[in-house]
Amino acid sequence: MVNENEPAPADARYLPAATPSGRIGIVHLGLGAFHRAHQAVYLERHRQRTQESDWGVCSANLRGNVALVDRLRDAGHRYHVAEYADSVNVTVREIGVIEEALFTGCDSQGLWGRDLETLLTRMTLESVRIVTLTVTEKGYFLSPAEGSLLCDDPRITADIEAPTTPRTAPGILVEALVRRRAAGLPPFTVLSCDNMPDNGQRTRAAVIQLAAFRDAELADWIDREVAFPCSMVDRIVPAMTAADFERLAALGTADANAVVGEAFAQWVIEDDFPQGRPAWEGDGVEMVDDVAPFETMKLRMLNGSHSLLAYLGALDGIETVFDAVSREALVALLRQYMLEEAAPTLAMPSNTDLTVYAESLLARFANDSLRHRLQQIAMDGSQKLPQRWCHGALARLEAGADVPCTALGVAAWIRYTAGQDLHGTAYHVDDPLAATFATLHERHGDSVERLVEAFLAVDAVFPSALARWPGFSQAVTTAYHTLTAAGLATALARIPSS
Ligand code: NAI
Ligand code: CS2
Repeated sequence: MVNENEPAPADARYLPAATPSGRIGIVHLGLGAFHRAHQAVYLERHRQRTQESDWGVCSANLRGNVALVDRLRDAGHRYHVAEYADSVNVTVREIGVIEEALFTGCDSQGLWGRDLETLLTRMTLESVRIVTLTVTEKGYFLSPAEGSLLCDDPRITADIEAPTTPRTAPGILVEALVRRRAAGLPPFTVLSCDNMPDNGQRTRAAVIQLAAFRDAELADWIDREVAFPCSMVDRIVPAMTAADFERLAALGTADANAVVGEAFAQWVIEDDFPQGRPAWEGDGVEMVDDVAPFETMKLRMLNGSHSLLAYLGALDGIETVFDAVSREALVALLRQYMLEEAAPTLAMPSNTDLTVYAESLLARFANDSLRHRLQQIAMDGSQKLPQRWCHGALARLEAGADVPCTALGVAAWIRYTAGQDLHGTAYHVDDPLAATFATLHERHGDSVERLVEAFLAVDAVFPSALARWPGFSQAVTTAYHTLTAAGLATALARIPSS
């Protein structure tokens, strides 16, 4: 939807995108680093192995990076992924499976929806059988703790008022499904690849709740006819730095669209694709009946550890995951957290050894080739804490155990949202609830007890059963006092073994 009061821009890129030469089988929403280094790599492997051309990707950014979209178009949508096992062992792949890149967000001239119509047209192609998403947790517009649609968010109300020119991911999914239904086409399968618990079910909830504003019968049809399988995705893909581009150029790959990640990759998907899917088992994708155990394991063990490092490390001025795990006390914290506060809450298939998994995560964090900035991981804490820490902590408390590592993590996160580290260096708090948190710090900054109570009362983040659990608030308060009065090393040394 282009603002019709504005003159049409002269840039040729504002013309409708040319129909791609390859066949589009998948539309992706969220053309970020992770999509390029994970899903696209699996699909490239699949294409090379099978020589099948049915699963080309049309990939769109709904906000943010228009420059990336235009650069990819200029490069014929080809780019490179560098996979680092360590600083010596690196594999560089050229990826050509993205057939088209689109942008539907707000551009530098303040115009919205440049390629929106093209995107909706692609989503209504008969050949498109799957729509995948990596729009970050906040891109679903769900309350992080309960997963209900944020109906009062201005972007959702805009999509309710003008549903045929949607701006949000749920709005685009609803409008595309409406068009397919009107055209007599079967719906696509929706596959969320974001780090959310029950990501398929949550996406379903967002889409159905939004569709219900349009028409209850439409919402019922989506509920009945559209599959929303869950998935667990894993590959550490940090945001690119100038140093990454220089390293790649030294390897002979000067590519402004390149991405760098670790060599490890995992993708576990619930096998529910009524309209068909790539036979990607042959490319390392694990198809299962129930993703939940894998997803919960990854969210609590890997992502939960990442968030501990992010808030504690950032408060002490540590820059990257690698720098953080170079400190023995932080590694000891992660071991204790993973083995005593996360692993006991998991119900895994009998062949899973969580001690081995924990050690493999520590080895991945120690990859000296990745500059994974703690500030990147610290972003959007309000959207991440429930699944990474809160649900597991509550389960441990209900089982009669203590959760000292999580309590320290929550204390660090509260302190982190003040926007200044323990040494007085200021940083930007990037979180949809940042303004709420700033107000809580202003209001209760003179009393740690009241500050902690006020944060735990934010029910979008903390389940009330956890917030009210006898002793939890006190444990967070004590950890906060120690951290701020005595520093990180003392706070780590004082963690009781549980
Ligand atoms: P990125 O910063 O490179 O890209 C973020 C993407 O999300 C962009 O396409 C952006 O346009 C989109 N986005 C952000 N807010 C949005 C909103 N409100 N509505 C619609 N789109 C929105 O980040 P990256 O690395 O691609 O990560 C994206 C997500 O992928 C993560 O939040 C996570 O859920 C998942 N993921 C990332 C991993 C990683 O290591 N980078 C690993 C596993 C999962
Ligand atoms: C990280 C994840 O940014 C974050 O919050 O914890 O993106 C992490 O790198 C991935 O989930 C690894 O698969």
